[in-house]
Formats: sequence, C-alpha cells, structure tokens
Amino acid sequence: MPCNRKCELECCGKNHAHPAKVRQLECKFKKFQFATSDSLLKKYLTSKLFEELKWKKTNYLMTLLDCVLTGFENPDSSMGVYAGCPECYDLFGDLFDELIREYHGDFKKSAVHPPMDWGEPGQLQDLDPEGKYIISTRVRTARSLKGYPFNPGLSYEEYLEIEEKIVNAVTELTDDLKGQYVGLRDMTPDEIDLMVDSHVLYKESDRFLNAANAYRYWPAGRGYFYNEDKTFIVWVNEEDHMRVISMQEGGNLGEIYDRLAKAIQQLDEKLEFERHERLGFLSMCPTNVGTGIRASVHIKLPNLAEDMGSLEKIAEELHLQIRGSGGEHTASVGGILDVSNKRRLGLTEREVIQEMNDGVLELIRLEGSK
Ligand code: ADP
Ligand code: DAR
Repeated sequence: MPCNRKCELECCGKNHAHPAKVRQLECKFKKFQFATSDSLLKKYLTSKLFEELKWKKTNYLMTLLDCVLTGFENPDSSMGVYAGCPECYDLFGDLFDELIREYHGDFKKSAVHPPMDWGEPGQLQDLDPEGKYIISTRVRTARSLKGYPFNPGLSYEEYLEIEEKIVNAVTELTDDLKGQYVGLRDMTPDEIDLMVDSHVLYKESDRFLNAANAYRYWPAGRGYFYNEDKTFIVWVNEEDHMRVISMQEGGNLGEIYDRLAKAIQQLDEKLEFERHERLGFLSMCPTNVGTGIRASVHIKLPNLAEDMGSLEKIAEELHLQIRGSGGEHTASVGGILDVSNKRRLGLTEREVIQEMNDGVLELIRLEGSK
C-alpha cells in the first residue's frame, strides 16, 4: 500500500489508484458480494459499475476503496458510503448520484439544489408550548472547509489546520454566540464522557466512521466550541470538518433555528465552505449534502410508540426519520425518541425546517388523538 501521498504519486502518478489499493478493493468487493446487506451500496454498486470505478483516483488521492470501506466492513449500514473528498461526488458520481437520489426523496441527476435561504427570523413558534411531549430540540448543519479532503484523506497537519481556522472564526462570534473552545486532547476521559452523555459532545466510538478511517491521529484537531449556556455548539473534525449546532430544552424551534441562522451568517463571513453547483454544501456523508440540516426533537410519544412499525410508516410519509435518544445507531431510552427531518437536499433551509416543523406537529396531533 502507498506509504504516503508522495510515494503514491511516484508509484502511479495522478491518473490511477495504487495497484495495492485496487487489489485490496477487489478482494473486499468479492467478499461483500456474498454478504447479506440492505445498504444502498449493496443495491447500487454492481459488478459493472465496480469495474468502471475501481482504478479512478481524485486529486486528493481518494479512491473507491476510501469511499466504500465503511459499507464493506459494516453490511448493516443504511448507505454504506462516505465521500473521501469533495471530488468523489463527481468522479464516483455514477454511484453517489443513485444513493443521493434514493435517500433525498428522488433527487434526480438533473435536479439542482436551491441557493441557501434561511428565511426571516421569528417565523417559527414553540412546537410544544405546554411542554407535554418535547424534552429538547436541536438543529444542526454540516460544513466542510474549501480545499480539504474529508476524514479519509486528511493528513495530521490538515486536521490541525482545519481546527485552527475554525477556532479563529468561532472565537470572533458575537452576542449570545460568544463562547470558548476546548480541544479533546485537553480533556480527561471522564470530562468527555460527561459531555457526550449530556449530548453536547461526540466521541471516538462510531464503528461506521472508524471503518472509514475517520479517527486517525485522534484526538489531534478534534474539539468543540460552546457558548455560556451550551445552547450553541460547534463540533470540530468529528464526521465533518464542522457541525454547527443550536439546541435547548423544550420545543421552541423558532428560537433555536434563528440562533443557528445568525451563527451561519457570521461564520459565512469568516470561512469559505465547500459547495457543489448541483448538490449544495458538501459533507463526508451523502445524507448530509445540500443544506446539511438535521432538526430533531427528543420527544415522548407513548401511544404512537406502542406500534413502532406504524410510527415508522407515518414518519416516512412525513419525510421524518426516527433515531434512538442517544442519536444515530442507538436505542430509545425511557420512551424518548429522536424525531428529525430525513431529507436535507433539494429544499432551502427554510423549507427543510418547515417540513420538520409540520411533521412533528402532525405526530403530536396523532399522539393526542390516541
Ligand atoms: P447528528 O445529529 O450530528 O447527525 P446524532 O444523531 O448522533 O448525530 O446526534 C448527536 C448527538 O446529539 C447525540 O448525543 C444525540 O443524542 C444528540 N441529540 C440529537 N437530537 C437531540 C435533541 N433534540 N435534544 C438533545 N440532544 C439531541
Ligand atoms: N452509518 C452510515 C451513515 C448514515 C448516515 N449517518 C451519518 N452520516 N452519520 C450508514 O451508511 O449507515
């Protein structure tokens, strides 16, 4: 295998993947073909497409192997693919476009994501003013700094560069967004666990990300920024270069969304983000391209949750996604469900949040009618 970028360029130039990587890819694909998997990778990476893509390499030296290793190692993936760098969305577009079309509600190759539009502040209300259902609400978006690969392609130095650029930007935020940055290297395991358990921070435990080589050089370049009351948080170099998060107890979606919109407006003036002409803002995962917004409530729906199969069907019709209370790939604890918008692409920011707003209100209506 190439020992580093210089070695790879000397061995096989910029035109095709290193032969050792292709041999590894072929071996893993052969094994994957016998695996039982419902992932979109399994559905769309045909042998014909595999042969067409296996020798390709981006200018960041990312290959098909870097993108699909997570799905080969985790057949229980839903997608099974992460982009190794922004160029992967075009170079391996015959694969990514199918996954994106299916995940984001039939977003066809001919479709174009709309310009960013957060709408005007003060247009959204509290989803649960009486506090009967919603424990807490969180709205996050993902951003990638322009000119860098994603986790699978980042060097040690690039992790530190990204961290420095983001820290310089967030420490200039004003008003209620003012706060402080802490690097994970400066935290004890107990401090990290406390923040993870309170849903403020992430940790190095996602096997899908691990299989995608997203945890190399950990904890270098990793950390988080937070304001005084931890209602505004920025994750640095978790799955994406940047996750910008607004969250608080209760269901006041309007307050939380407006805070995030204000933060993005300020960050847009300080950082340059990777934006694709057709897919909008780019992220490591194809589920997060476009607006990158996931707006979620931690909500108790005891009546609807008695029949999870039926609830999942209703959620799908409302373009909602249900996760466990610990986030993705976790179970629901204490009857708390994480309910959020599913699609993030093909709609403006304002339309995405309206879709989530309307979906959650419908679930609350149905819960109350039981
Ligand atoms: P992401 O939303 O960033 O894609 P996860 O689904 O893993 O990733 O959630 C990240 C963290 O945010 C988890 O600890 C999860 O419990 C927490 N979280 C998500 N939604 C809410 C919410 N509405 N209230 C409180 N914490 C939340
Ligand atoms: N585990 C991967 C990711 C799916 C979407 N979630 C992200 N990007 N965190 C899968 O294919 O299941």
